[in-house]
Amino acid sequence: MAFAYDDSNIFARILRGEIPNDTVAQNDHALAFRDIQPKAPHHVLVIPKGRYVSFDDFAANATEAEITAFMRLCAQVCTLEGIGLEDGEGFRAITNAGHHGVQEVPHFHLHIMGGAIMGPMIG
Ligand code: IU
Repeated sequence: MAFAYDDSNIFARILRGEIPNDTVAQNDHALAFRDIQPKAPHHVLVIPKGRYVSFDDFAANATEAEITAFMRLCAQVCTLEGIGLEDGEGFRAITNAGHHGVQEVPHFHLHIMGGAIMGPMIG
């Protein structure tokens, strides 16, 4: 089954430049920006510039160039925020998908959160 993408979602609007964002870094295929309601001292969302609904959509259908660019941007965010294991204390990277994952925005995004010890995953 194909993943139905909704072009009116808020991250699509950010990518079209209709809504401002606090950009951390970007490359040809992905954008990293600060979450508007941070749940950690460092809370960055990394999104592909392509139209992918969720992690499983991206993992199944993105090109190798898109996947590589996305992952490299994640690494760059960890470095820029000083939370990676090269020069920091670590982080949590999570993605919510669909109803059971409680995904609010239907454009794939990875949350990268650090700067404090994260709480339990659930509860
Ligand atoms: P979720 O994984 O879909 O539940 O997370 C969506 C995130 O997008 C959430 O942490 C929001 O604070 C964040 N966000 C944002 O950064 N900018 C916005 O304009 C909106 C949501 I709406």
